[in-house]
Amino acid sequence: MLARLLVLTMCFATTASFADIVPNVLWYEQPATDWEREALPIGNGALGAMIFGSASQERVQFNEETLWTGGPGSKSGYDFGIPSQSMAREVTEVAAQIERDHSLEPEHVAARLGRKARGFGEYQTFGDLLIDFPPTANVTNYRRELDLDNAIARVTYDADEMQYQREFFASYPDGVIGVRLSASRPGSVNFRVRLAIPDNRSRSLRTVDGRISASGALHDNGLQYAAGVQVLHDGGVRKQDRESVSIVGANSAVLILTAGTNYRLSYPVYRGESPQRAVTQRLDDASARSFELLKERHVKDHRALFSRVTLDLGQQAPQVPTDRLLAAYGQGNAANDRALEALYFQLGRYLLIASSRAGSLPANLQGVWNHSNTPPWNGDYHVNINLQMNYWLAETTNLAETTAPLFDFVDALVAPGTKAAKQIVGAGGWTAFLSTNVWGFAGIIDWPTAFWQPEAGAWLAQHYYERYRFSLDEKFLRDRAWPVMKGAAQFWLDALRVDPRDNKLVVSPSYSPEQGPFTAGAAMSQQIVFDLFTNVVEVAPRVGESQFGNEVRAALARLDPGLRIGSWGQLQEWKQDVDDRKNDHRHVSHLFALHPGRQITATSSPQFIDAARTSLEARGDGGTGWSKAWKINFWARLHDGDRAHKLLGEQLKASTLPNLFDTHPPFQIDGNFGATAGMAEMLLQSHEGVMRLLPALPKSWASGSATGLRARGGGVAVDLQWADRELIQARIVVAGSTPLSIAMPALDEYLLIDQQDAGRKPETVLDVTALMALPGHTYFVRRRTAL
Ligand code: FUC
Repeated sequence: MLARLLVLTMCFATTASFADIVPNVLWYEQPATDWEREALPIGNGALGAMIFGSASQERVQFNEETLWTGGPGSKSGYDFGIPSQSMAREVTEVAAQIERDHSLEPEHVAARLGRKARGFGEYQTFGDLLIDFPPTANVTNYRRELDLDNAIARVTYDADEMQYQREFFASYPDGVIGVRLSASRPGSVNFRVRLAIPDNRSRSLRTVDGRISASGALHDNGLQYAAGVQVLHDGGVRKQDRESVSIVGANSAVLILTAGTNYRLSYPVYRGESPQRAVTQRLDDASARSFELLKERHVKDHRALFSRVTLDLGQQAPQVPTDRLLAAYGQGNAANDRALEALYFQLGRYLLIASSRAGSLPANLQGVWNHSNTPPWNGDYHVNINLQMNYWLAETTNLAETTAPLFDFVDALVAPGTKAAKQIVGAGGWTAFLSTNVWGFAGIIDWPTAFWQPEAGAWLAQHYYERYRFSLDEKFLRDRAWPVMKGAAQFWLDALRVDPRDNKLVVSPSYSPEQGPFTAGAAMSQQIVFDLFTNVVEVAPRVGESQFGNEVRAALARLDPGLRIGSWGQLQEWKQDVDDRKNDHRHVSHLFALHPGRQITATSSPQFIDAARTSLEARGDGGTGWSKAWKINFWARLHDGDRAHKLLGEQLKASTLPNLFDTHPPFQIDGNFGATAGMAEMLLQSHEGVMRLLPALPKSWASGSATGLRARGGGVAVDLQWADRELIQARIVVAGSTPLSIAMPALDEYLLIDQQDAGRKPETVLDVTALMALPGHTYFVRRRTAL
């Protein structure tokens, strides 16, 4: 038996390293010409860049995510979207009208309650780092790649009997983008580099000792910016003028780029120190290090996060470039399809690491990448699904650190959100509505079919609670989660209204995104408030707030839970049974209770599970990128692996660009993140408080393994190995002592074993096996027959 155990343990190690050696690489045989579809992203949270890779000119379009127009100081004026006069009476009147007429047209409500946003602002491109090379003839062996394992982009090609190579990375530890240019023969690196900065800002450019510096301020709001690129060369000659540096005959060269602004995430002024000093310091420090050292520090930092999770779906390194892999998806080459799926999964994790690191802002609608000064939806933070979706994968795919910017951002939103709650609804606590920006926009806009989403605060509060569930970090719960959750709950304690039809507490006016009429108590509104109240009741005693907890418990008992089964078996989207079977709208918000909520589960509410399935069937498998991504999660929660997989396929076939960016269209990063989260949800679930191993494994993933996935409980990491669609074994490593409850895949067939104390017997109630896991112990779930 011992020998068997050893073999199985080794088996894991082999599988993990096997997955490791199929490199996670996107690669292409031609340069990018289109920013959105083809260029390749690198980023360190604050800085982002898109690499094009043409032989004659390298374009490194770059961003720093605080560079926004609008906000305090904007020429258009700025009021956080919050009226100076209270609107509470108007809102109450609209609710009264809804009570009378049961529904209202969105245009009518927007005309009464909507406000034209002023100074909302737009996320800006910082500029382009342009590197011009002498003309080359006959470029061959061209390859452009993004190595996700190491977070390095590369361009290689042969020309004029020489091999050229470029390497790019965005380093979090050093706060810079590093570029290395080299050629196979000494003295052959020649180029001219300059910074192209858009002209909607003042610009002062100067070049000293191979360093080009640009600084100025945005015309709109006076936000100061600074950027610099230091050119370092090995051999050859350097020439420079005011705005460019040229290198002739070097063996190799290194470019170090960084940028910043005087933005500070702090209400109400949002300004900090001039960026000049920090930019200069970062350039000085990084220039003092060798490129190899910068790279080593970067790779170590990246891998510490990225390599925690491996996914082996039986893929092999594909022999075709990624754009062709994508184009051929679903056309019969299963090994290639699995390779694309595994790559797409890891790309989501890569993109989150690259766009959300501590000390910066959270990933916006495009992560951190944006080449425009008028990006779609301002490149903002939509909070009626999109920002939340960006973080669904963070905990489950073992990237908890990436949530730091989200929590900093939401914490900073509480102050304006408190004003918004008071001025707009007349309530205490805090909330936000449809969308927000880097300037604490917490109020409303005037877009009829979306502007009214007061549930945003409650939905964002869910992320804090989930952080706690995954970490059991009591300090985080007390200091960070509770204040935000309590404030969000206070808002709803004040804002809920009694529905005279049944005396239940409802949200009114309520609007199911982004369609239908205004009503009282749309399902999504109710379910989000239900989720928040349930979470608050759960943790209130832990933080010594039982009294508040009791108040919320009483409201929860009166709350309409937002779950109703309608005439055709559907989960109703509205309180009235008016759903249209033919409605295929991209939002499926009335299934919030299924995901990301946990109000509907397979065990606790089978009738609603059926209704949710009926609604999803009717909605169909189409939709925009993020909509399909959400559906992967829904089907995973319905334990239908094949359907979840079908949706993943739909997303790859119809909502994915050649660089594997998700497209709404246009490019919107939420779909990347949501799909990765959905794939994790297919392999492991723990939202019910019990762990389900391989709950939605599709036929096409018959055999494989995953390592490092995370389940709720204090620091629980799970490795899974399966064959013929059945679990071979799971290995569970815990950080501290934490309860482990596992729903066994098939009763009687599997055992939960404490490796260090094999004699310890877990308790089994129905299909759930539970024990208190001990720090330093490893647990296995194994087939009895394997022992
Ligand atoms: C939500 C969606 C839209 C789009 C926008 C950024 O409002 O309904 O489809 O994704 O966010």
